[in-house]
Amino acid sequence: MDKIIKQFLAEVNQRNQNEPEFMQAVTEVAETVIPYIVKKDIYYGQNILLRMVEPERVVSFRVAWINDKEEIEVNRGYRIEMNSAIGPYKGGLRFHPSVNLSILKFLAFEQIFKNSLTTLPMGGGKGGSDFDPKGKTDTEVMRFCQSFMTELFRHIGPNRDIPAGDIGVGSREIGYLFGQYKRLKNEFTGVLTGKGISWGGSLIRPEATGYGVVYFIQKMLEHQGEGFKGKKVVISGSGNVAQYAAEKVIQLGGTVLTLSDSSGYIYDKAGIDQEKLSHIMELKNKRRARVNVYLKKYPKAEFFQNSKPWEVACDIAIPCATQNELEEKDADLLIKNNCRCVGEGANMPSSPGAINRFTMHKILYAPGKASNAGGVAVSGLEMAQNSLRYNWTREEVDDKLKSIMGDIHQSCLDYGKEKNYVNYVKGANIAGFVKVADAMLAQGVV
Ligand code: NDP
Ligand code: 2IT
Repeated sequence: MDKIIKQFLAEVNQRNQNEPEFMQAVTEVAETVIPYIVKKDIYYGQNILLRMVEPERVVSFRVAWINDKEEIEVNRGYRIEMNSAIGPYKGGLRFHPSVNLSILKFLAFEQIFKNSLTTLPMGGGKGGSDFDPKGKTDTEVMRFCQSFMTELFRHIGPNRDIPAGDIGVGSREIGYLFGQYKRLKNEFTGVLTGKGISWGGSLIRPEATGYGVVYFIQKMLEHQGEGFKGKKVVISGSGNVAQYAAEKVIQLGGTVLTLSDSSGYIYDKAGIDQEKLSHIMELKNKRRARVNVYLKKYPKAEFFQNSKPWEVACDIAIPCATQNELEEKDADLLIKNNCRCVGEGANMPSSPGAINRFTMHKILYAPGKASNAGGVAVSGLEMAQNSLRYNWTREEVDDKLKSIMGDIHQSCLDYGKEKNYVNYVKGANIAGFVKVADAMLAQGVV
């Protein structure tokens, strides 16, 4: 078996050199899915995984725009259309200086499995730019978004490819992108998700990823006869996913001890309650400040510069910032401090070494493609509402989100249950794979 996996990875690596994040995502899937394929006559010999790792289409384009000093800036834009076997391409846009082909391909690849797990008809895609929104004025961000969409619009559409937000792309950016698409196409359609409520957005979409990850963790805990009440929770990030993960943990009776950004983390021993969290939301979403500004209002909290929150003792860890933010040494610290559960809000935040540690120590560990699927799931619900030209209530969307997260948890159990342990990585990868593979087989070699 090891030989088959090695051969497969060598072939993929040959064609995708210098793409470490993409190879990391492919390796994790290959190690869990190939042993399953080999046992199933319908999949074996069909080169399905080899087809899945090859994007259906990759678009890369120049984004030239003019900053407030009237200087010309040039960025690179991308859209990876990875797989459309079960629905139109669907996935977010990331604006961050680190964005490159490898990172977007890993995200687009993960998105295939995640979208399949949601049970909704969405294929996998991802895009973005190496543009850095930090320190830019609103008008600069608007001009960049308009230039970006002036190329992207010809590749997307409500039945073709439906982008949304990710790191650096929130409601402000989605607004500017939507405005430019509408102007260019002279059409009001659901071509993006994460839209504002008054112009086709869905209630609960801003909350969905964060709430969803906590609903998923709740399911994992319930499966062990436990719950959130009284649990100490460490969260990284302080953006969209982290904020609403924190809100839901607080609502369920857990204590949120930390939040972070790329400058370091804040540790509030007394717990970050709803009032303190509202202050963080104001700081981050309106004032776009660094997380340590929190200490001005809450001086009893501490700030640890250039450090990660995994050194704080906790029962549950929820990484919600970025890929590979939780490494093997961090996993060792968490385990040493008796952390029992890790649920990923971010995409691929745990390094392969960290995941090994979690599995070895039988930590309840949920990979992002299962536990953060709530965001894209509610994007799918936004698309459904746009097609119906109708809006569901908060309660309706939240109930659907809860039930989707419960179904994903069940799929992970169906395919990932081992003796005395649930291997959520294996469960999520195989469950996500089966639906897409069946659709690809039915549609022939295309
Ligand atoms: P935001 O831009 O709202 O927030 C990102 C947060 O992560 C910020 O606190 C940011 O800090 C921090 N961060 C980003 N990059 C780095 C880095 N290289 N090092 C340290 N900290 C970093 O993004 P989201 O909350 O939307 O996304 C967070 C994660 O969740 C990402 O992995 C994303 O792919 C994933 N995700 C998002 C979904 C969504 O619907 N938005 C859905 C599913 C997954 P700083 O401001 O200092 O950069
Ligand atoms: O990683 C993700 O799932 C997202 N950024 C959300 C994608 C979406 O289309 O809502």
